[in-house]
Amino acid sequence: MSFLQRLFRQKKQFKIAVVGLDSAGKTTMLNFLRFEKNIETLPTIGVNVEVLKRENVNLSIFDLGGQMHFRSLWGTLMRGASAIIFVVDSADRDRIEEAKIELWKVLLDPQYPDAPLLIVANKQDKVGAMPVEDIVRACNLDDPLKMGRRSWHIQPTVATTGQGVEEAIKWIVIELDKL
Ligand code: G3D
Ligand code: MG
Repeated sequence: MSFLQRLFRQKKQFKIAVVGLDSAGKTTMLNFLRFEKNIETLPTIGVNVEVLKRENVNLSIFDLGGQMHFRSLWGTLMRGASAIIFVVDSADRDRIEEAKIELWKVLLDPQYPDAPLLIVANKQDKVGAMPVEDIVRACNLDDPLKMGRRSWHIQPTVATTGQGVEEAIKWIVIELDKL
């Protein structure tokens, strides 16, 4: 691609939904990324929207509240999302089953049959954190029949130090660039 073509190439715009149980580390992860702007914060309904520019894509990242009473809003707030980020607290073995149930509610929503899925296996620094292989198994991600044509990836992270966070976003950008 020539310099001029590169200069005038339109940036593609995408909406990304970040979901996961409360306290998984969604907001901590997003705080680690340098945002262009914060569109609005709606703490009352538990949504935070940030715009992130990477290479030739603009990402509007919707950080959705994970508390039980907000989860019913995920469907509405996720409308139009091109990719899904699901954050898991890898050390919270007691709630991995609950995380799996919420994840599959999102994956079985007919609105996003093919949206790329990034699982963020967060809190890898904690003692007893499940390695990614255990999370894949616990969340049934290793079932090719269920996953269908969806492209997915699991990224271990420590959101408090930012470890793995840029790699996670990089994967999303590469996937979105294919759309
Ligand atoms: P949420 O937005 O998904 O609800 P938060 O979760 O980002 O608010 O994080 C919940 C708590 O987990 C925070 O602690 C945060 O510091 C902590 N946390 C997030 N990521 C990590 C991580 O990778 N490792 C560790 N050890 N802790 C993490 P507080 O104490 O503020 O509630
Ligand atoms: Mg939060």
